Amino acid sequence: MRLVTGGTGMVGSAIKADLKIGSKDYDLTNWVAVNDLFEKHKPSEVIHCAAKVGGIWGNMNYKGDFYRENILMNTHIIEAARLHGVKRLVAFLSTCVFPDNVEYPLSERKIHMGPPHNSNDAYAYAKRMCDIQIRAYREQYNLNYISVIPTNIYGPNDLFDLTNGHVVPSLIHRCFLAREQGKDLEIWGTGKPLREFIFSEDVARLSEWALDNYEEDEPIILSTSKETSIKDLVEMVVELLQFKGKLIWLKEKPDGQYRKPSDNSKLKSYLPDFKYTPLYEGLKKTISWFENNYPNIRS
Ligand code: NAP
Ligand code: GFB
Repeated sequence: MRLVTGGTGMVGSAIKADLKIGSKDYDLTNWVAVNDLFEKHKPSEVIHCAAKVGGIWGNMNYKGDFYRENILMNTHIIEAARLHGVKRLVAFLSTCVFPDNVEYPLSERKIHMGPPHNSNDAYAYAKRMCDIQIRAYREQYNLNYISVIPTNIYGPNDLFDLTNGHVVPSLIHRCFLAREQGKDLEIWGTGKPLREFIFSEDVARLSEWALDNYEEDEPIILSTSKETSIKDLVEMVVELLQFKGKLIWLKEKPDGQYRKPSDNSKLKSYLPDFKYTPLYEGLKKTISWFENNYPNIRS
């Protein structure tokens, strides 16, 4: 029986599972609730997507919550999986865990080689401990649990929060409102930073593959290894939403990490022919989903 935590979220909702849960079903920061979940449903495999997730603004302003909620959820899920005899578990890190000052490209062995970028260090450290806990459980309990490191993910059913969301969903939502209300479109920062964007449905397929095939101690990066500037991203979103108004760049808003180029050669060695959804196509699918579902979107 496959359990997906975070099943009501962007990635979790795209993964095939026997049971998907969200925070209203079980609060994974509560140890008793987590035990009830495993006692009642007895999963044999777990894809653990649940997390407190957000963009640069949310991460900068709620560091205590991001650290506490993620360290509790991850610790509880991995320990409950062990106690209840779960055979396979996939946990999620993120490319923001990498040190801010390390030789590029970012590869799996560099995770702990220095502090993460200040904008999301609390979340990044909580996620790094997931790697430490999994390695410790593999060594002491001989468990075949693994973790994956996706880059910036976007797609349908994302969290389209205008303030605390990630750049893609926040931009789509803000550009949609600016078009509908005939207003200018405000964008944060300089537009110079570079990001690697991966479509949520690709991440879902890759995490299902990892559950069945990946067995190394080391996490595996899930990335297109293709960088896009925020400015180019904005141009694609504006074109796809047919926004005709003015763009206002708010230079006082943070740029965050300049770039986080990840090396996907380990994934390529396993799946040399994996076809990633091109960014423009993924944005088109996400924007069409957004317009078809608005205002019933997660924001
Ligand atoms: P998301 O859309 O924000 O969904 C988060 C999920 O976690 C939701 O289902 C949410 O339930 C659940 N959740 C939050 N707090 C919970 C709690 N206390 N108890 C139980 N469930 C709780 O997240 P996502 O973007 O799909 O991310 C999925 C995974 O990928 C996360 O581990 C994230 O760290 C990782 N990741 C994300 C990105 C990205 O750019 N989005 C990049 C790299 C890695 P509700 O719906 O009920 O709130
Ligand atoms: O996705 P994002 O918020 O977070 O992207 P990170 C931030 C970049 O997009 C910055 C620019 O360069 C912002 O200046 N940006 C432009 C905007 N307009 C907007 C906007 O309206 N909203 C947002 N949010 N950004 C995250 C981490 O870092 O990466 C998370 O904070 C997670 O923990 C995620 O790991 C994958 O890419 O900087």
